Amino acid sequence: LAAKTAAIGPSFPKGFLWGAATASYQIEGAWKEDGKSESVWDRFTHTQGKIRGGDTGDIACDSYHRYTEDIAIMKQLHMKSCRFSIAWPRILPDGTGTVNQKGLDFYKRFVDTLLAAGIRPSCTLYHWDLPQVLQDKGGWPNRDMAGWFSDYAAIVTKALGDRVKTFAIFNEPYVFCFCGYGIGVHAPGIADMGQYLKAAHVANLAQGDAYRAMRAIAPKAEIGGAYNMSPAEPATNSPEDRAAAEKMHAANNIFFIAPALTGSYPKEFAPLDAMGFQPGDEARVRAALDWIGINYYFRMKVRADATEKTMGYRADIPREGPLTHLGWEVWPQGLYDIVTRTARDWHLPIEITENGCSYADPPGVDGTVKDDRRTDYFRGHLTALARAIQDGAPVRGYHAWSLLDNFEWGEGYSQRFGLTWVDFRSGRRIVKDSGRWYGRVAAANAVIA
Ligand code: GBH
Repeated sequence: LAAKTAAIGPSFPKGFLWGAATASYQIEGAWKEDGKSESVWDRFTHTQGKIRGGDTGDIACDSYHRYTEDIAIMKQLHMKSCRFSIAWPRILPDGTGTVNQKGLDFYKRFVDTLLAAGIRPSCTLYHWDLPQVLQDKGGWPNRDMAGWFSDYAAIVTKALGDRVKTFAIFNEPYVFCFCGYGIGVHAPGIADMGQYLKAAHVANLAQGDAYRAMRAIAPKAEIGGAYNMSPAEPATNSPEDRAAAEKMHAANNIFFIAPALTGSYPKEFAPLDAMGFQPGDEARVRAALDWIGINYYFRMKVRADATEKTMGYRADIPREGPLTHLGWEVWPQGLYDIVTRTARDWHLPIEITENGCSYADPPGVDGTVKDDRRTDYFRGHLTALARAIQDGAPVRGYHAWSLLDNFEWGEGYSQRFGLTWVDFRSGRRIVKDSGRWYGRVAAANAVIA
């Protein structure tokens, strides 16, 4: 046992926030309970036939009913931070207006249970489950969304701000705009690059408006966001591909950070007219974020490509390292690269808000889940992260994606990212070997063998 817990890597800073992340639609289930209304993901999974296996989040991990069990697992694994999200349609069934007290009460109970377990709640306001009634009014491409969202943000901050100090406004605004409105693989299923550009600008306006509304209510809250980031490597050394890689970095990694912190879009990608930019928007997109959350899964190689009409480049995941069950390349150096670049460019505290991998290993006859590839994945990425910290990056926390196997969007339940196995028929949870290993890392505050 002593050998097993021996640190093989550098220790992490004192008080480092070891944790795991989840998202409301992916784990909660209870899709029409206690006054919750339909979200765009309810509508999408129920009607569009685009989800592998026809899966839905109707029940998911049933965490709406089993959250105390989930929190007990986090405590058992020595976690100090829980990143979760709030389902807007539970709080405001009409999208705006009347508050559903039962929805707020659920999250109050959830947060109180975390606090009693000594776990910091890190609350994401929006992880993609838009009230369908607001999509019926146009959804994110409609500029009115900024006001509706900031009203919702204010209600949550008022209700939970006494208990929750750390907020992320959005999870991956790039993804919900691009996949939802640009290519249609996510809810609401619209494939129109013009709609995407409009949605992206409205999301930036909403981020700024919500930031100011929240700041007025909770002056001391730590308000940030969780952004998907893939270090962009030029496919060749040509000037065209190098420029394309910088354009991809601008359009994907920092498209919702640069406007917040500078008031303008990155010069490498700023199609202001197509986005519907109006005079005065410079001030509105600003948000003095307190911290930056990085979701890292893979690097990308980028080449200039004139046939790509809107973006002018193609970005692909390379296949030089081992591949996960989703076909994503395992590349720990990419985490080092994007963390150190983010530290250098923005000078803000950083948290890893998501990092993880899909492997399908099922429980064996002895009831344990031997998922050594997942342990190797985390060991590699945590070693890279420790190096980034040694080199000066101000990283204060790490959240594994995910605490539980869950509803993996278009992939349904076919992709398992959890530290914990979930039997989706019975709801039974089994902490995987990787989860036990992660718990020992958290206890040692260091990478272990
Ligand atoms: C994160 O998205 C999410 O925050 C989280 O909810 C999710 O479960 C986790 O990662 C694992 O996927 O563009 O056609 O290839 C990561 C970004 C966006 C990458 C969707 C894969 C698939 C659609 N993901 N994308 S496509």
